[in-house]
Amino acid sequence: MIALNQTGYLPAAEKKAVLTKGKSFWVLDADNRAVLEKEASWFGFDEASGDEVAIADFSEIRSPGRYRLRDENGEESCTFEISERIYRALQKDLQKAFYYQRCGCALAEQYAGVYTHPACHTEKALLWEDNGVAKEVSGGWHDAGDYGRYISPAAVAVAHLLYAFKLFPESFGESVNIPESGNGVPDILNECRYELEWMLKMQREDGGVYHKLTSAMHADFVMPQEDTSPFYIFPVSSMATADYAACMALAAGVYRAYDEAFADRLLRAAVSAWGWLEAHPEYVGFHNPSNCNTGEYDDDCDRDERLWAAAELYLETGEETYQKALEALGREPLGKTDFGWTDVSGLASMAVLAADYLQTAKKAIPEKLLKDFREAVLAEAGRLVKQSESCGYLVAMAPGDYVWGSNMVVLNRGMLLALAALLTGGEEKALYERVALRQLHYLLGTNAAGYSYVTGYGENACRHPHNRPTECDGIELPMPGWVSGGPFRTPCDETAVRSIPQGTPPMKCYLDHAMCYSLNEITIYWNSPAVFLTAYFNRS
Ligand code: 9MR
Ligand code: ZN
Repeated sequence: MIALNQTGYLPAAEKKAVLTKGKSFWVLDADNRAVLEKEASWFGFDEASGDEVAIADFSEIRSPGRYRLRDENGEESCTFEISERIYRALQKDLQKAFYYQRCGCALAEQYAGVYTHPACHTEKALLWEDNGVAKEVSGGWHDAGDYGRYISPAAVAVAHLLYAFKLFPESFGESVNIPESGNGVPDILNECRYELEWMLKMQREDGGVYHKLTSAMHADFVMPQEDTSPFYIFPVSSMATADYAACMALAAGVYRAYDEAFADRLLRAAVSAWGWLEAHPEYVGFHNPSNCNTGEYDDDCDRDERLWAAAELYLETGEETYQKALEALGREPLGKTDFGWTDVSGLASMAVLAADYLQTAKKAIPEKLLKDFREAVLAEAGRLVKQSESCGYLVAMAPGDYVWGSNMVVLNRGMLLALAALLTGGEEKALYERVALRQLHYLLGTNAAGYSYVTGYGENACRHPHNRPTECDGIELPMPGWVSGGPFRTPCDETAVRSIPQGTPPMKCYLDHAMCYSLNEITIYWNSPAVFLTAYFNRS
């Protein structure tokens, strides 16, 4: 196999393919002419894939065009492109995917093309703790291939998108053709508002935020409008409340330039959630009741969520209470480099470092904090550079990192490297950018499974994501722009367990099968870091 980025490369970027058989290779242009003949350099055994590999460096090919690689055994790669605009359409489709997740409204043909459907899940939902109480909580995005809506993953996905917009506004100028397009507000903010309006409905009078809104059991494979099972509002958790506080404070700052009244509502919601957290300093967790099997998003620690909330509230208000909380939580032993829903302490770093970079904090950020966050991010970036060098496919992943939704780990690491690049200059910056791009190259095909993990992107892109509408709509191809969860070293869905032999190397534990929810699902928070990463590289 010749694995490479099946979408393609920026002209000036590093370009490396991975060969599992050959060593000599040719780069062929669209007219089949060899434009480069070279030897790949031997890497040897790669643990995560179990492959013996050689790395073909063809970075010197810079002219825009379509190409493919061939090795001395006649093996050929997928066709790819070199272009200054190579990740533009990709970013737009990654963003558009959120529109397709909209719940509670019809997806009209004008925006959804063939993927239209009538409004879904418009009935009131019942409080799990008291079925006599019904509330109007429609809206928001379906979380994933299921129809649930969960606060923590929602807050994290919105935050990724808003940080991307804050840091790289120039990458969000184009319309993605959604109902609000052309209203004078960038579409990324129009889309996030759809989720934020729903989140606002999920807060209780006392400031606490409900953990999730789902049916008791996952829906069968039916279109969303056909899922008429009752929806329940599950109890408040401290994790959901803190994630919510952080996201709302961040959003208040972003939307203020467009809609003052909306920004005020967001900030009030954030402050009230913080009030609940102060009244409940102890951890309030969430576990599924025994008669419920929808997503749990359980997390045994809420200190990182509180840290992120304190950071965003301080940056947005400049108030002393939040500064004190931020300083105290900042001294706790938290990683400060993770961007996923379990550990959001990296989002506190993102918040503080972005505000410092953009000079948007209401009051000065304490020097010590700034230094700690910066050091944590740069130390992790350095570690990831080494990790990438020790992988035959150049992705910054150790064999043990192939967890459920491993592509999120890949992308969150790409995000961290992009942030590190933003904070540095010269050689160091160039190095972080190079390694950040390698995460995208892996996602789009430079991997041992040989797949591009984004639907619609690449000759061998996944086509059967675990997504209810995709399975039920009778349309052959899924909508483009969905990131699949990717390889999982210990897959746990029935189809995968039956089909993937024990001992398969982690990077190859993947199947493009609609029933493989532990390998091939889609989620809002697997697409959001991909938007961040592509937006970084679409700045000019
Ligand atoms: O993304 C989640 C992953 O990190 C967990 O290991 C897994 C099992 O708890 O759950 C994943 O989240 C799923 C959620 O529970 C329900 N919606 C679909 C999500 C993606 O598979
Ligand atoms: Zn719905």
